[in-house]
Amino acid sequence: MLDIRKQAVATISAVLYIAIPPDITGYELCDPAGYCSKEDFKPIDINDYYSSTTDLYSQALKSELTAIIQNHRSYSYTPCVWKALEEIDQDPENPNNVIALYTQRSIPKLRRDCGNGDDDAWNREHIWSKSHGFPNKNQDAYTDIHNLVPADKSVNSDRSDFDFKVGGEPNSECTKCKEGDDTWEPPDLSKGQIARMMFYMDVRYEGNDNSNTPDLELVDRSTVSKEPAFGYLSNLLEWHCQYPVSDVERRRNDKVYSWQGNRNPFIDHPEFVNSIWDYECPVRCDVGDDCTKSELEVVQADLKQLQIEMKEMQAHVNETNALFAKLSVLFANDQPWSTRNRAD
Ligand SMILES: [Ca+2]
Ligand SMILES: [Ca+2]
Repeated sequence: MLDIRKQAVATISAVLYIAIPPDITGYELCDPAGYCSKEDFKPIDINDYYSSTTDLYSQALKSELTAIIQNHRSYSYTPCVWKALEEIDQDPENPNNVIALYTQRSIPKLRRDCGNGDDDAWNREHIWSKSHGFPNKNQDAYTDIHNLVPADKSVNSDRSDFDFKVGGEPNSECTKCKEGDDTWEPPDLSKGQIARMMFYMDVRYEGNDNSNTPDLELVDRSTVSKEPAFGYLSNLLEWHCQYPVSDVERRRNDKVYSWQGNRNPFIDHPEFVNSIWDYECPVRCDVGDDCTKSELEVVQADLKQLQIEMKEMQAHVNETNALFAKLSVLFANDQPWSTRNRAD
């Protein structure tokens, strides 16, 4: 009889122990109050979604894309955006966690930072910082899930509202991130994704709808708080080419679509970026290829008497190393010219 009672106590203790997840005890927890209702939504075929863009280029393409992706379903910042990110950015290997974008760390969903979280809690990072055009929650861009990702609280704070740009010193916590003079270089893994999020924001917000958001514009310079602009366009374009669309982005796009009813066109059609911003991606050299840029065999400059000859440029990429070759030439009249070829 006594033995049975002991056994029962032991069983209850074990159940109680399991009921308290060990990795979130000791942290300030918050539970966004209120119920979020995700609206029913029937997705349409991707080809139909973009059918009106056929044969459109440059500004005409941009305008049509804006018309397609405007008027998305907007949700409350709390609790809906919390719940959306917990669904969309869930750790594929642990349904109790989300993946923080910059650090790629898996963080328990319950370890949210609602203001009093610890430095390694997660919160909601606006990739296009909200201080650059949409500081208020009643502006659609503020709650736009295409622009929001989970981030480590202190890393989010370090990124501040800096422009995206190559260069700087490694961040103390996100060691693959670099901080420059008011600039932020994200890790290679997220560079392409971030670039395409920024392209989306520029095209989605043109200041011509009822989103209560001004025209957001990408520029190739440093920007300041309260300005509805962000830099640096040239780096974002390079990252877009260097880091093609990933499966993670495609899945994320589908999930955000299921919430908001609009898509990020630059994940579905990366070539739209090149048309709108008139930017040609460098020739790509894939792993295992012997790459010869035959078009560089002879480059004749139509400037004074200068002639530059390059017989060929070859590169071989092995399984483990990435190669980034850059060729720069300065013409006699000081006009710079360069071409790049990256492979990994
Ligand atoms: Ca941290
Ligand atoms: Ca814009």
